[in-house]
Amino acid sequence: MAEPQQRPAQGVVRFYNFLPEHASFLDDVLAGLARPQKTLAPKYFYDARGCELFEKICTLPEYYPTRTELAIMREHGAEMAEFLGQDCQLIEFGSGSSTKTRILIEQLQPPLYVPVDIADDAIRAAAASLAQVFPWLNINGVCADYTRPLTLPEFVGVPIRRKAVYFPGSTVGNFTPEEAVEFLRLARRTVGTGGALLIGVDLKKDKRVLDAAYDDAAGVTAAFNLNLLARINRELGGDFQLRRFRHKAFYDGAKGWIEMHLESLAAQFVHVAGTRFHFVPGETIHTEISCKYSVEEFSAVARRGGFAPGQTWIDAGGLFSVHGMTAV
Ligand code: AVJ
Repeated sequence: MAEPQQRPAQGVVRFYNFLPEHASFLDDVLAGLARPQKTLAPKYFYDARGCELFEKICTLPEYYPTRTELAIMREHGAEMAEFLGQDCQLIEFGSGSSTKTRILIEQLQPPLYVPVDIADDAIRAAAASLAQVFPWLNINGVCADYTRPLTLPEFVGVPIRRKAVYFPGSTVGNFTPEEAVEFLRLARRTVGTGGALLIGVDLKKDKRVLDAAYDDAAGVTAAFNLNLLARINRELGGDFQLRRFRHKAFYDGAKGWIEMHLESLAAQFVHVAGTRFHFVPGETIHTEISCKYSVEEFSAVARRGGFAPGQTWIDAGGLFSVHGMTAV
């Protein structure tokens, strides 16, 4: 536990929207569907319905990552706060509902919390409820796409000794290892030399466990994946017939990642904003990868990204890891 610190009775909550005015969703969908392997980026899963479905995924019996990481946070949160140190500004990428962050904020008592997420409703809701639980907490909520270079707003008037990026949930798994290196270099620029990274990383394990986690019996992950097509219909005037596509997810041991696809069940045409796309039966839209690492593999990625591995916390079952690292 960090030393008791003097915090104002009432924190300041600000909100910034750095998303480009121009809707890149349409451009990205048209470009992605025009590729030989049709592709849609996973960041587009998270409209209001997608966020709701993802929260439901997190409670599924087959989806072990969320509850396992939460348990690691509960058990080792104090050591993590110790690792990050006093007066540490906490920047969270992909903050969503900020559930795990509560545990960390309680232990760390940061002078400033900066949640960054592409879903502005999620940021606003999380900031509001955190302000209730931690009235002393200063919050700079930022709606932005953190996969692109980003300058965060400063907050004047509080002592900040160090910046830390918190990236829980194994969201780093959405990048290939090469992309993860690039992402970590961006995070490194955000925290500066001597800054910190606290990152949740899902570990390699039995293929059957992984396959089940991404293709649950209740069909929630399927609904989450298919919602991307429903979103295109809603927002871009698409005419996807959801019953003509099926959710497909599997662990590729050679690549070390889960692949999620939407498979066309028939020969068909689909229109998006006046552009026509053809599907042959069995053709897929690639929607997500979820990379799995060994501790050694992830440490190597982190080193290439400019971070020195510090401490690693793992559950007793060896399912999930949280790494504390320092920017060199
Ligand atoms: C939010 C990217 C960590 O890869 O496990 C869950 C998303 N996709 N089930 C993951 C997801 C299907 C999740 N991340």
